[in-house]
Amino acid sequence: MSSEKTFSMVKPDGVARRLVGEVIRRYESNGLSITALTMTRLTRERAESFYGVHRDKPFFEELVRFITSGPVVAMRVEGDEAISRVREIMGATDYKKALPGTIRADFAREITKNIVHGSDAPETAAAEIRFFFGD
Ligand code: 3AN
Repeated sequence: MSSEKTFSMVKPDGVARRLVGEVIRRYESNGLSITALTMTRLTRERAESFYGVHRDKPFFEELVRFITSGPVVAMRVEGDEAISRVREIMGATDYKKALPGTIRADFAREITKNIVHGSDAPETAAAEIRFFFGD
């Protein structure tokens, strides 16, 4: 077992639907710790930078419009295997493919509005933590 840091974010739909506590509860009840947290609203410029890997995808504009539509709750999550465990707790990107009991299976109704984000690898985790919390 190795302790890791990852980045997770409750997206504007999760905040609007009052699911911030629910997301945090699911991480904490799985033995993960929230070690940094902030509520912020991304500018278009920062959103385009955050989702830069998706710049050429057909859903990029929709994604940027959505993520800038309201405040997000950004957090650093720490614990054993935190990167893969947060992804498991969130469920698959497409909520229809997410396993029962995951956040997205339980709450998401659209692929874009899927409640949460979680880093997919150590490099993106480090970069996304830096993006929101500095070094
Ligand atoms: P994840 O958030 O599961 O890591 P990514 O990083 O591949 O997924 O995609 C980032 C976000 O882009 C997703 N959370 C979702 O909101 C949106 N997205 C991904 N794939 C699609 C798609 N095919 N159509 C619309 N939106 C998508």
